[in-house]
Amino acid sequence: MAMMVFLAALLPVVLMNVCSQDENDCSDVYNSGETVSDIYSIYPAGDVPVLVYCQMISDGNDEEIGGWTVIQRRMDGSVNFYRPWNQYKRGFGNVEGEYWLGLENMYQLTRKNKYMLRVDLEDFEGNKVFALYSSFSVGPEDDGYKLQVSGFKDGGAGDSLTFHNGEKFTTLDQDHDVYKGNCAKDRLGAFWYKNCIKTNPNGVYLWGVSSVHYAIGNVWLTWKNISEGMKSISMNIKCVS
Ligand SMILES: [Ca+2]
Repeated sequence: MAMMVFLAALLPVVLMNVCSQDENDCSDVYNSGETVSDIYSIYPAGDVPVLVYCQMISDGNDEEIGGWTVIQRRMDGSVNFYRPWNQYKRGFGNVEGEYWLGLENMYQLTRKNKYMLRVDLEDFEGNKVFALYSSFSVGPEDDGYKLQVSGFKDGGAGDSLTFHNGEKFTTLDQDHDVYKGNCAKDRLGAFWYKNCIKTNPNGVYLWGVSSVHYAIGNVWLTWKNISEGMKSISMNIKCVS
């Protein structure tokens, strides 16, 4: 009897602490009472602050509600995403618009807690779809920042990312893909390429359909064909409690 009382008292504390680690990510910012989507400082490695856009969702189902950390975002073609390894490692761009949070930050965030991933897509006709993954993590640099993604749930986009599961990251100057050439150079981006793509979120911003350029755009092949770039694409992660 005494043990049961003890467990009952302990359980809520344990559950509450699964994700929360002192402003580590946008979930913690949200849980601290900041429920407006905006730019906030987070601490992926616990010490150095990193500015990030937090997508805050206050209504909907339990899966959606909370603070989503935007790790990648394209929306207007204002930032060049064809960059070398050290920039993909550290992050680049404009946190108010298009940016890449950085592979090291993604690794630091996802090594401690379990994360889900939501990829939001919009075409130039204003159609919006998404793809949800119940598990997302990025490995350490000495293993090529390997992608782990699973648990697909369709929001109309189809699954273009599970194809890339288990792949290391490739940039124009560091080829870790299984293709004989360098996919980053062929697809003018940087990603967890295989041989090479079902999606290319960091490819060229095409402004819609290009009949000239083949397979270099920010494409998502289970929704649109290989010559049609997205108007917007963002990758958002949230701690799973
Ligand atoms: Ca290769």
